[in-house]
Amino acid sequence: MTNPSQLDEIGIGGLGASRKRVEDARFIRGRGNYVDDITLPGMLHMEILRSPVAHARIKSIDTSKAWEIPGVRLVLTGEMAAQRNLAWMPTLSYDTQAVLATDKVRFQGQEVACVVADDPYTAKDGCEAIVVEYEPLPAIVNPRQAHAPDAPIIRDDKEGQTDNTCYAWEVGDKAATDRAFEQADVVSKLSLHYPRSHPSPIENCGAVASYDPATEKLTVYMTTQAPHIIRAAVALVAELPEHMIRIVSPDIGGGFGNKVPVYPGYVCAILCSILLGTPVKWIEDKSGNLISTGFARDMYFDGELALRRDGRILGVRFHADTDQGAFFSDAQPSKFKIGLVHSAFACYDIPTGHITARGAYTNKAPGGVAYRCSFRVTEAMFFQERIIAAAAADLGMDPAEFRRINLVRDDQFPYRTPFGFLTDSGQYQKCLDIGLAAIDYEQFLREKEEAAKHGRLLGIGISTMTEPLGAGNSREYDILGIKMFDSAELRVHPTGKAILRTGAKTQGQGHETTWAQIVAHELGIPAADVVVEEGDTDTAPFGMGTYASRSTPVAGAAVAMVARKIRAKARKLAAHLLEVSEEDVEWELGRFYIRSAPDRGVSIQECAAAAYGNMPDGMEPGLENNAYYDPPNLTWPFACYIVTVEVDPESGVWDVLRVVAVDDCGVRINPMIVEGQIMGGLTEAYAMSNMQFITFDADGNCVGSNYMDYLLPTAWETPGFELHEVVTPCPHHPLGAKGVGECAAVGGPAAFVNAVLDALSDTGVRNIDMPLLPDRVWEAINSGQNVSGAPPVRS
Ligand code: MCN
Ligand code: CUM
Repeated sequence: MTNPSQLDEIGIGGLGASRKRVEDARFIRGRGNYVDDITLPGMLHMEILRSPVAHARIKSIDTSKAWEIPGVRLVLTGEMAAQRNLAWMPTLSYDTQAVLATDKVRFQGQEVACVVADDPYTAKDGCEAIVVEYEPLPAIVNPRQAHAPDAPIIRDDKEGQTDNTCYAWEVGDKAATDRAFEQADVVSKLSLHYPRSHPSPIENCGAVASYDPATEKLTVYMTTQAPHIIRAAVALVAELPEHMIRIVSPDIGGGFGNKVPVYPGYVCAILCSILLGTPVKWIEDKSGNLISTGFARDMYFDGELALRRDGRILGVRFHADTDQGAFFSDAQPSKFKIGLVHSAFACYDIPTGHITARGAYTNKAPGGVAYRCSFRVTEAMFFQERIIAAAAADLGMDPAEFRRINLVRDDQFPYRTPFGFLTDSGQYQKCLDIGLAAIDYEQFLREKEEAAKHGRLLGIGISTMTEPLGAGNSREYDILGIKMFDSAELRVHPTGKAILRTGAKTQGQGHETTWAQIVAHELGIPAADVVVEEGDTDTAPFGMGTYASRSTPVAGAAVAMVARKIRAKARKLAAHLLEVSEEDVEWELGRFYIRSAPDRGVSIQECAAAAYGNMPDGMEPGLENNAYYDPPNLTWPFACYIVTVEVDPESGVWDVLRVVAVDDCGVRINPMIVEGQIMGGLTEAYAMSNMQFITFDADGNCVGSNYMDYLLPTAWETPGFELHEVVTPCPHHPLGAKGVGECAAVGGPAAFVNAVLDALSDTGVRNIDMPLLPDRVWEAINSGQNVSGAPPVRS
């Protein structure tokens, strides 16, 4: 029985409301509070001297000239850091990384020394006055060279390291896969390189470290997506007591994975503040960010599909080589050295498979995992959708039909993939059908044929994928031994207003808006009455932060769970106020009422007041609680992206005609924010496939290390996106929601590349590596050969 006065959930900004983003009120007015906005009394400024060469022995560092500059307060070298046992630090992947180089530099842009001065300009002058003598060594810029028998050993600092291999990994059933290939009618092969790419958040990395010698407390304001992990890491690295460390991540101008790792700059700022006893600010510049912070991908695939003539896939196998740079510092679950690459092909019903992978140390910045990826899933899905397209062509089958035959059917869930994942829900064929109808598939094929008669090259590319979002469960996922769960704390004040804190950390995704909507949905407190705070380790409950689109699956679930705990206590308060027993009390949004007399009820706000002013005898006062949520599984959103293009055969330039996206991320908390996430991801997918180029020459010089060469798409060149929605609720999430933050960046690139290669199908070209720059496309058209984008191998 419901009451006519029932709240309108959308009206109060609850689940499903396209509520305007509350954080934007300050962002678009220039009133955000970023790290560089923070100024503390007596604050000094730090700059970093970076190596100009990729691989060299350090013969000497002369800092005397820098010390002489008026205003310079400290010049820090690796040798000085070593006295504090801080020249090296552990990485999140159980490797070590140089904080400041002592023995060798191992990539161009590596941190060699830093200078603290009264202002950043003097600090920069100080860096320029340092004289470093380098003895050059041969540089390595790709795995092929790294694994060559005579390759110089990059990590000669590591005991027992006799080559440049940093890990080797394998998963699947080799024998069964070999048998599948023996039985195949057709074997389809593809090799490709997913190039290095860079997250390029608008705000660079930075920190304001403030060690107070009087209280012995260290406060660090910094750009991090995972404040609690940083606190634990700082406690371990700097050997400081964890309760005396406070990490605050204020507003972040985008993260996209760039702000998960622990960077030497943070450690140096902290060390300098401890040495000087004053606050020290370090703000990275754009080139520093591009060349030295966590990049992504740089991964080589060689793989094949075993196919039956009728289109069924019998098995898959591939080898992946990853370029890890000089230090293996991926932020990823400890158990998986190559992230979740084995989620590849999860949306297809493939009986068996086998994957091998190997990581290489090279003379590049440490990286390889972060950038809208959920732990290398971006590479996995790209290779999957590229080889699926190639296989359909090899079979002479329509690529949509080929996918339809092989996609996991709705009645097969829960579905166990050959690599051990359990995908639990989805409507894959339905998403594909909606996409095909939206793009008017048959009609486009006719147009394409017609255009070909006039020498015009049209192409269509499809990409379908499911990806694992929301690590963990704690059985399988941990970082540095800390299990991957997350948390929420809710405090309802006497007037029924509330503050919510979580262990996640928004970087632009809109948590301040959406978490309040979950509270509104669970309690009927209007979203506008709930303030959300994240990122301060002194106040937020312990959590693993925001990446891998884990916030909604994990922290978002914790928000629902803590709200339910609050509701359970409010029910007791309601029974007391209504003078009935708890069993006689019913709930509707925002209100408890007596089952037999629905017009007699109390609002959630009245319950809140009673929690502080009129609680029953024996009840603890207050209306606050917290919840830790350990998800039973990952969430598995699905997406179908379809792109049409026209390629100009004269110039190799290609234009996007249409982009259709069908996303199923389960129940949408805020449909507008979800659409924003998808559009942002598609924009990045377009940029990666079309224009973003950063590479290395044979000497290890970073080419494209500025934003004139490494292009960020603007509204002008970005195509329009047509979005469609399917909702398959996640069976284990308390709201039925799945993650979505990375889907379009993960699944999108293959749709663009498949479209261009479809336009070129008559040339016999199987692959052009991203970015599909006009010269590469032109070369492919004119040579009829594949075009590789891999960095050069030194002769
Ligand atoms: N959402 C929703 N309904 C769903 C799923 C999500 O309303 N079913 C909402 C969420 O409440 C949240 C947003 O969509 O406001 C994204 O949620 P989710 O998919 O849980 O992803 P996270 O919040 O964990 O964000 C991380 C993800 C990652 S890993 C990268 S990388 C990335 C991305 O988000 N970085 C971003 N999107 C970004 N967007 C911005 N603006 N800035 C970044 O740095
Ligand atoms: Cu891998 S980029 Mo996001 O997971 O922060």
